Amino acid sequence: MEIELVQLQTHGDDRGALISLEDQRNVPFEIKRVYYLFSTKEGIRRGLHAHRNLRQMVIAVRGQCRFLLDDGKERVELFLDNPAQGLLVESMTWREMYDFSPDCVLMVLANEHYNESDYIRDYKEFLEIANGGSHAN
Ligand code: T46
Repeated sequence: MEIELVQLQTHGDDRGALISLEDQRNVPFEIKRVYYLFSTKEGIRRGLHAHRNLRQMVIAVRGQCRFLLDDGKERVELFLDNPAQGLLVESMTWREMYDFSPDCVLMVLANEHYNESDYIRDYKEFLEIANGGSHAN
């Protein structure tokens, strides 16, 4: 599976750092929604779903967590701890997030508004769709 990690340019000076996110520049889609996950409790696993159409960029703006990506054929685990790296999560990718540090803030940019019907929350259903509608057990 191809993992796309976008290196975001940090504008720094002796006062501190700044990163700017602009659609069609360093974010490869129109940004329609921004949300962030924080105060995730110890031992919690989040995500556990795929999206039918949604494209997203995920940035650990503070702290760290692990991020599992699964395209139905291969699983890849990443460690997110760098506010200057944006992980692109394309549609039809199962994702799970875990091992959150207590201070972790995960910011997500999305190319669509929130829509529950875009979620696939059943892993078996995800595998069937991802692998071309085959009905594997
Ligand atoms: C994803 C990963 C990385 C809203 O009302 N609006 C929103 O835009 C979102 C994203 C969620 N919600 C509500 C729905 C639930 O009642 O917030 C609650 C928590 O959402 P969810 O359980 O889906 O959160 P996570 O952390 O499992 O997953 C989220 C995103 O939903 C998902 O798209 O890719 O972060």
